Amino acid sequence: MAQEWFRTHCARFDHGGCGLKVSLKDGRVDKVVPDPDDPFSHGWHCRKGLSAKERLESDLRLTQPLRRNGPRGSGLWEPIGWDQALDFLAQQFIRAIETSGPESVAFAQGAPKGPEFFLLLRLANLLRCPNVAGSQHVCHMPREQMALVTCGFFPVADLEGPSRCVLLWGSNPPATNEEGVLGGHLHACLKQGARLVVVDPLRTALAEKADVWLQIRPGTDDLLAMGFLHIILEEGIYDREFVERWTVGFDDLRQAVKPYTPQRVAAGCWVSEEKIRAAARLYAQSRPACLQWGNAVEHTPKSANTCRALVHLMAVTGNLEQPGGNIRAEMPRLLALKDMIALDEFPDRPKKLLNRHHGILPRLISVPSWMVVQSIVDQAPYPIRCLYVQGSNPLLSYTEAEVVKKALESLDFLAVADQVMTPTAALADLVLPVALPMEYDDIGHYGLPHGFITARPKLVDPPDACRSDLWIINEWAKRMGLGDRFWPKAEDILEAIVAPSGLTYGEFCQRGVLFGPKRYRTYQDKGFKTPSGKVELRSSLMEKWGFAGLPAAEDPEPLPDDFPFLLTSRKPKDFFHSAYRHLERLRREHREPTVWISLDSASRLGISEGQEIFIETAHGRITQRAHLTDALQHPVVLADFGWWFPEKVDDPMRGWQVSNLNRVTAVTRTDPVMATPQVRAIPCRLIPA
Ligand SMILES: Nc1nc2c(c(=O)[nH]1)N[C@H]1C(S)=C(S)[C@@H](COP(=O)(O)OP(=O)(O)OC[C@H]3O[C@@H](n4cnc5c(=O)[nH]c(N)nc54)[C@H](O)[C@@H]3O)O[C@H]1N2
Ligand SMILES: Nc1nc2c(c(=O)[nH]1)N[C@H]1C(S)=C(S)[C@@H](COP(=O)(O)OP(=O)(O)OC[C@H]3O[C@@H](n4cnc5c(=O)[nH]c(N)nc54)[C@H](O)[C@@H]3O)O[C@H]1N2
Ligand SMILES: [Mo]
Repeated sequence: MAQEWFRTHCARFDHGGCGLKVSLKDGRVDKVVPDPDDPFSHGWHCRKGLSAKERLESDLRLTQPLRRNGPRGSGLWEPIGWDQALDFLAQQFIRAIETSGPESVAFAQGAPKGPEFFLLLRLANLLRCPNVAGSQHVCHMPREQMALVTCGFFPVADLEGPSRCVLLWGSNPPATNEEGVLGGHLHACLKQGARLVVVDPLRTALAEKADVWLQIRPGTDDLLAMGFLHIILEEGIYDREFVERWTVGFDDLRQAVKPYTPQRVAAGCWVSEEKIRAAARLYAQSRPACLQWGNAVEHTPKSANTCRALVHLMAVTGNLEQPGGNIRAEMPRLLALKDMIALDEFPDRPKKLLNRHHGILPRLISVPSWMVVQSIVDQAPYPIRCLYVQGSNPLLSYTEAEVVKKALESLDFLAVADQVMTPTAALADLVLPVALPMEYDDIGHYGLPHGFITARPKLVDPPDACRSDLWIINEWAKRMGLGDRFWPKAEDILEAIVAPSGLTYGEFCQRGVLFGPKRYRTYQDKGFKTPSGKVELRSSLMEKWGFAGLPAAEDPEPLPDDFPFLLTSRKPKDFFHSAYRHLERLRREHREPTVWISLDSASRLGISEGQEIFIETAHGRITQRAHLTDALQHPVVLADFGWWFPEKVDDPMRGWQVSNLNRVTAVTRTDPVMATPQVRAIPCRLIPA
């Protein structure tokens, strides 16, 4: 008999969501292969997605709820049943809310992975708990919020335009499939002839192919973006018609970018004037051109200015909402996000938030994670005593890990839902084992501005007592007295999400992907969704909130004598942040935490390939293994993010501190608008171990 294949989408391995075909044998996943007929990914895939079977069957998976049965972090646990676990969870939260108010409990979600993020927000809002810690201040919100204030939508690169030029800025889609832009889409765009400009301190595979590669000094993207604007305005290579008809504040912008001469920018960014001019011209003069920006532009305390200047680039070159430029990705008709998260039912949320006095942050659905950590430690502006962590590993992913540890250890109650015993879970009072993709019905990309959703139907049963996050929150909510505001079964949540499309969940799965309508130049009818109806190069909203109406940039400080190297990072190609080091198929491609060091830097320090290196910043020291490369320039070093050692089962904390990049980051200075700490471009020194 021919083997039967089921279609699904890769999930929770990165932001992509490539189409996969799965065969089953005896109720278990047998084979996982890319789906060449998928209307979104067209067969594009990576190793991670093909490791789905190993992820399901890993010996290190959690399979039972566990209750702490010894000192915090001792690794002593008592397995318990779900009834007991959910009762315990509900009791702890009810007690805290009753005795110390709803502000005394908080929730945390890492990178959004599925609809459970929004279900968690619903629970929080219905309980009137304002604080859900998130990574949005370092992930997407600087880009999204600065775009919203400037042009009223989140501009997505329209690679299928077709585009005649791609400006790839601090983004590496072939490795990260960042936010619905698959590496495969970018390759296709380049294949049809688009020119390429890359802004990256690392010579990536795409930088190698680029027409112009700007090997930027890490952390100076604000300066370079202002330099691009300076050149484009000075040389008059902007879109006059668009600027005149559809923007406000152009003359102010002209003044604002004047000081950023190519000479000044070249000196600050370590790139030659000629190259900057060539890149700015290529982008401005190839129409349409799209700007694909990445996470790197929102990892400094200058994230808001950097992102705003980049939106201005899209605007003045006339590329906003143009085919092949940066467009508004409309979602298909689905349950409105504000209804899913019950936002209107907590109208005084902005007044209760930890960051309630901050101009823009109360607009976000989550609170910058470091603010939650700080309030736990300081017990101010009010004490937070209980925390529920879902799909996040704060000990590895939050800045200033030592302080995070102190905060987690000081809580009255910590619950963590995860697939494996992470260092964060090791500190918990209660650990909940989650079901994984293919073990429950799920939807990809709901709630994100990507213009589509993907089907991820259940194909096999989860092992033992694993349950989906959707199920866990739905059942927990019932025990919090919110049964009538949640759903009889977790599956009903998915029906509710897709219902406005006119499809059942089953019918949606038959289609596989649901795209929103693709529309261009909608502003011609409705204007831009800003107070003036135009692109606000000078932002009235920013001014209303007490910030500058125009972006500005800083010249970088010289590196201090005692920290003469500059540390940056990127996302791990074969892992998802701190996850999946336990999958051998992925681990064998990237065995150990590795710091990339230029040949020049290495020879100055006498470092050889494979040597253990201490990386020290003003905040701490970690160890990673040296890899020598000519893809970086001295004194830039690129370290690995997210490393702990799931295989070290004899250590209850799984070696969380040894190579953890966030032990050398800190929350000293943060962006005044977006609260972003210095995550990249940190002065450091290297010491052969
Ligand atoms: N130094 C530094 N810090 C950073 C970054 C950086 O580049 N450098 N990047 C930042 C960014 S952009 C982000 S988004 C954050 C990410 O921060 P986090 O989301 O906290 O990081 P992850 O490692 O993805 O943690 C996810 C955890 O979720 C678990 N998990 C996976 N799938 C599921 C699921 O379906 N349910 C549940 N309950 N658990 C699941 C994984 O096993 C893993 O332990 O980190 C930020 N921190
Ligand atoms: N494989 C994999 N994919 C992922 C993730 C993952 O952990 N693993 N995480 C997901 C998440 S939550 C996010 S937010 C996205 C992020 O994905 P991307 O937006 O692609 O971001 P990064 O990989 O962090 O960095 C992209 C590039 O920025 C460069 N870079 C480093 N410092 C600087 C700098 O100062 N300036 C500039 N211009 N460039 C710099 C790096 O060399 C790298 O090539 O990826 C998502 N996809
Ligand atoms: Mo992210």
